[in-house]
Amino acid sequence: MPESGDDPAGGYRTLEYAVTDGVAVITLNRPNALNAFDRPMKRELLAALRAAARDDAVRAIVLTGAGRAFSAGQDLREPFGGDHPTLAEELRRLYNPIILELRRLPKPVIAAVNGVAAGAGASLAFACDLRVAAETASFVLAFGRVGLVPDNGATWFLPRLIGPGRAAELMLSGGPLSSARAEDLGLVNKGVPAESLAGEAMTMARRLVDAAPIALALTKRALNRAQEGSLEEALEYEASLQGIAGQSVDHAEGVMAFMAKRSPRFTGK
Ligand code: T3D
Repeated sequence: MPESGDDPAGGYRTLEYAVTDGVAVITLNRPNALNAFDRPMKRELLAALRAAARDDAVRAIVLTGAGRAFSAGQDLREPFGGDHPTLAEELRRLYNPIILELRRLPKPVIAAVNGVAAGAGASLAFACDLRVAAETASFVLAFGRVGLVPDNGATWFLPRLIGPGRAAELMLSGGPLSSARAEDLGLVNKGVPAESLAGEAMTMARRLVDAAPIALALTKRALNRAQEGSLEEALEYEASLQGIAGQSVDHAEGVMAFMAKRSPRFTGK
């Protein structure tokens, strides 16, 4: 599988990609790991977003998860450092291009948040244009629990979506933020019963399919431009901070504690 996010030759393995009536539905599909991001899934998501961008038959995109989660963020079983990329390299190489692709894609992207969205999974939902969420969904800014800092643009998107005070509260506490509260805060455009989520997301998407594509693309571009401060700078800054946090003893302790299903003992090292 190429790093660049080109079309995977043999089809997708970690996600499903289907186009119906102008809507590309991308379903993250590692349900046993709550759709946590391993490297193949990061590469395939980038490839799927690029395929949707290129395909004139696609006018809107729905991003969702298989099973009971939207995504639990970075796969904590994946190795980093040594023979593998560091966390900062991984952000620059794979995650940050996904976030930039979501924002630059000249078509609206709807996150259909079917369950828990944690860490990078939450950031991914924040980077979409619209969010519809199941009433049973939640957002968990789980970075601190494993000794890391918010990344994938969370520090850029969340203050803009819900205000700096609430973003700070959520990021420092780690959440969880329920679907209902997220809707109150305007983070979620619409909360719906779990069984109505797919239908509601498709209804929203089809409305966008019927709109003028160039006007939609330019509206998205204008909305991006209207946000002061550059996302590129924020992504790069997050990557440099994650480079520091990723080498801390507390990060290793956080991951070990998660695997062992115990509370972490952080020492500030
Ligand atoms: O380069 C970079 O900087 C990368 C950094 C990226 C930023 C991040 O995303 S850091 C944050 C990473 N994510 C987390 O820390 C979340 C970890 N997961 C959880 O806290 C919980 O699983 C949830 C709150 C999401 C859901 O809790 P619950 O009780 O509903 O489910 P569970 O029992 O914890 O998990 C179910 C299974 O999924 C379990 O596997 P098992 O025991 O049945 O075999 C669990 O290990 C697995 N799982 C959940 N999250 C992850 C995961 N496996 C790998 N990675 C995960 N992130």
